[in-house]
Amino acid sequence: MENIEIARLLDETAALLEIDAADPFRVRSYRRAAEAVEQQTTRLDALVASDSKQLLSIPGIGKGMAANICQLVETGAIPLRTELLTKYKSTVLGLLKLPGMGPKTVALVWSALGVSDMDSLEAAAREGKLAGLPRMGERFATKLLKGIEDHRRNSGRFRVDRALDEAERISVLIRAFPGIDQITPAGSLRRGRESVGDLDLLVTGPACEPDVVAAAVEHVATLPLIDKLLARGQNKVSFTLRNNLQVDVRLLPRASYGAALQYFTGSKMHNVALRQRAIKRGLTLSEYALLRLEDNIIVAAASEEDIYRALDLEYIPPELRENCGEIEAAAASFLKAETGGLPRLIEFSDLCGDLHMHTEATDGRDTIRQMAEAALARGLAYIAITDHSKNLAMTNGLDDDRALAHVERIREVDRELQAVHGGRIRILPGIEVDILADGSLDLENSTLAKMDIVVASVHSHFNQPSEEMTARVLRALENPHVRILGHPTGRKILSREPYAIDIEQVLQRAGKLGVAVEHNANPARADLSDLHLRRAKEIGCKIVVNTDAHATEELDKMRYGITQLRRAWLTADDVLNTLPTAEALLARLRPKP
Ligand code: DGT
Ligand code: CA
Ligand code: CA
Ligand code: ZN
Repeated sequence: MENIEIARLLDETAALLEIDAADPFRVRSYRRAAEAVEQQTTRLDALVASDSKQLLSIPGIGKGMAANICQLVETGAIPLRTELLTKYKSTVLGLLKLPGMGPKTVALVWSALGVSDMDSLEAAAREGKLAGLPRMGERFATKLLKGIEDHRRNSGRFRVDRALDEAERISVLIRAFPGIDQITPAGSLRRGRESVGDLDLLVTGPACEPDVVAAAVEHVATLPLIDKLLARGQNKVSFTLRNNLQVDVRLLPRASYGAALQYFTGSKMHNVALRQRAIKRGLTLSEYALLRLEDNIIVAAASEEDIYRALDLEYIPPELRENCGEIEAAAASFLKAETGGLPRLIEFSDLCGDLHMHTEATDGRDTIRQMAEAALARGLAYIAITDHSKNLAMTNGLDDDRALAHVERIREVDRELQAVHGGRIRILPGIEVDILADGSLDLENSTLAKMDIVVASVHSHFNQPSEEMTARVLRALENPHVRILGHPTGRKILSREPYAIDIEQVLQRAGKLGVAVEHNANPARADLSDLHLRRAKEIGCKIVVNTDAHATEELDKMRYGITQLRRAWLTADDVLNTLPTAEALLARLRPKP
């Protein structure tokens, strides 16, 4: 049992206790334990097996909780959780994911209406049955119904980073079969979508030549991590993993690799448009090859480049294949037209800096120096340290005095590292200052004046109506110290909808004022969608992409950010932190007052 699973079950127990109106102290002990377990780097099941007393050395875990964890690891269950689930049914936990449905509200609809799952809650809201309950007027019901709809749309999808981890885990096992040499994720994962519906894996190698493919299919169909085998064909295996992620594996001869990769990368709409283009040229495109209609001669099959070229198109990067103008652009590029061609998309190696990260001074894990050296190891030339401000009390946010002292400390470490690394990494002092409910900022202007990088972000009062939230953010942009707008939408992929805000107005105003908007590279956040980013470019808004790292390894999340920028058709020139030096960057940000 992995730590994350243990943490999930402890957290569920806390939620069930809360619904059960248990002693808040007891609820908190489960919740704290869940958080502590999640942060452990050593596996708890191994600890239980070797020396369970060591559990007690984890902060937040006392004797009783340690006993719970031992029992959980040994039997797979926490008796208290099991007991509560027989009372409430496991579906009540799903209700907590809906907007406005806290534990008290869930308990109320359960006791008053016998509602314990989403379908019956939806029915109750539609039939006006909620109206009789306290604090559940018409507005509540409307919002709830929208929440249920959003939830249904998102559920069953998986965040791209999670899907990628699974793809890597599966690939290692498939590759163990002799005669398989390439495993390529296709579908929405290859196109770099924020979330995927299922995983499409393309497998090629000599074992996939028609005469030996049966043994390779057998190997895939009996992988140990398969939860349910869904389908098994001549060259195709579909199954689900324990987390319900569906995986479609297709085995193909090398000669068809390009055609298959093109087909299974999609998107469907892109493929439809491409097939029409083929037909106009007397060709036909399938997952096996691009053929000439009149005599079935293979025109292209082995590589995607060959296929696009045979259709008079420049190669189209997967991130653009959404039938949003990429085929027209690729045709223009192929003809070497002066305008309207494909952009040279930004690449990871274009990136030179990361302007948003946290340290142990607030809610980060590592020191300024550790963050800087980790950035240097990843090839960056400069970073900004932007810890939280005091309004975010739970992060130990900085007040004016601490923020000023932190600036001094950052400059000191910068000097130290310049001596050690010959100036190959520079550290800019900064802050992620909270935008308060009225749009004012959490620190004095005289404090912000000392910072090179002021990122202003909304971290509270997420539920303001759109006019209020928009006015709030617009007001923050007017503060001349603000150089970057952080978390422009506040969404969390598949778990929190963006706050109500008129993003068009915000981008317009930021563009006029020269404030850069931030795309958060963390795949759980991805604050700006590809469409927002494309719009920001159109408007002429400055754009930065930052990791918001809270620990050194989170700097690696940058690649997810780059993928979203590529989906937005952005080039290196469109993104400020591709500038080679800290000086060049500072010269392009909004001028300091
Ligand atoms: P997803 O899984 O919902 O995140 O999105 P995709 O794009 O991965 O969709 P999926 O898994 O249904 O199919 C993978 C690719 O296979 C898709 O992007 C294009 C191709 N494909 C699947 N079914 C069809 C089809 O009926 N027609 C065409 N032209 N292509 C298809
Ligand atoms: Ca898929
Ligand atoms: Ca699929
Ligand atoms: Zn942050």
